[in-house]
Amino acid sequence: MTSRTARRPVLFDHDGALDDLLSLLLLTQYDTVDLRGVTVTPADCLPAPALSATRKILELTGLPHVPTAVGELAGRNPFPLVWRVDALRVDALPVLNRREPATPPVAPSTTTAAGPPAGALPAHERLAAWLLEAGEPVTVLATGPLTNLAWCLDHHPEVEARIEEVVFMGGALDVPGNVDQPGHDGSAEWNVYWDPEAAKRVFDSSLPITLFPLDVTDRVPVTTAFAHAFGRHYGKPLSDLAGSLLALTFGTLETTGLPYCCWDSLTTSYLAEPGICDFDVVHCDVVTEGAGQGRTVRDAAGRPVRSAVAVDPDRFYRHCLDVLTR
Ligand code: AGV
Ligand code: CA
Repeated sequence: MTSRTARRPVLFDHDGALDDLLSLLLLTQYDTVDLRGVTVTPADCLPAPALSATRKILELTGLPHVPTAVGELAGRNPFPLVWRVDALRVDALPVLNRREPATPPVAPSTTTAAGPPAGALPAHERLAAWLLEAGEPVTVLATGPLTNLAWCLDHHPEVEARIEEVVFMGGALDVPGNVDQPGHDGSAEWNVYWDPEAAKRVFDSSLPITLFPLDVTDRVPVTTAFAHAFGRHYGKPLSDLAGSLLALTFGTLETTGLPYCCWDSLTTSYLAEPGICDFDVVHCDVVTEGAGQGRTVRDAAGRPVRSAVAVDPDRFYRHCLDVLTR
């Protein structure tokens, strides 16, 4: 046996949906991960309750020292408000309100003569600062739009050398998208559609990208069996939170015609158990204008990404249950 793998430094940029918060919960439990900071993009959420729920999850899991920041950069195509309110419900769950929050909702302040407290910085500036401060290359896990990362590349090109890998949930290569909006052709996935220019900016960089498109995430819907399995562990806080997050996804198929999937949590599981998916190098590009805006297209002249192409769903569900019910 080889010795224990070093923990990889990770910055997590999420957008506060149910699946993003389940991802955060998983991430807190991975001993392969050194979680250096969490940013919340105001995309598929209301940012205030999403940040609050993020802090409460970090406290519940014994990581109150992990700094957080909330974003203020908005993409071009807003998410449906009926989805964005989910964070309000999560923030009110009993398991996250067993006691008053102990830590402020921003990073601890490090005021300097040069400017405002670091803790007051918006997510995009915090992300840049964390990357520039990091002593070693960092993995950026993005389970929402790439707006903050694109801003960092535009305004602090040096960050590119500080990033080891971008692990991104987004896109749809050989399957239909999940955007159902007037004037759109349905070919895009929402995280790319919210801010197509940002995705294009990141894809046009030379950062190594590991992509989890709908092609694989479609294969891991939130099933009744998966959600109910957490009930067998009733009374364990992390399991209760996971089961509650999954329960809150129910009704999605009935109201939208598409199931709620483990889009972000599958992506996150890569950091602990990369063998859940198989990968291929795919050359692709991002469409930024017109009825297909936000589409990720195969393009022989496009940039290479390492894309998940197959998944073992049972192994993924088992992974989540193992990690969150032990
Ligand atoms: O397109 C998937 C992305 C993931 O990052 N999000 C949800 C996950 O956080 C957007 C999304 C697609 N369908 C949705 C979404 C739905 N029915 N409810 C909420 N968000
Ligand atoms: Ca998300």
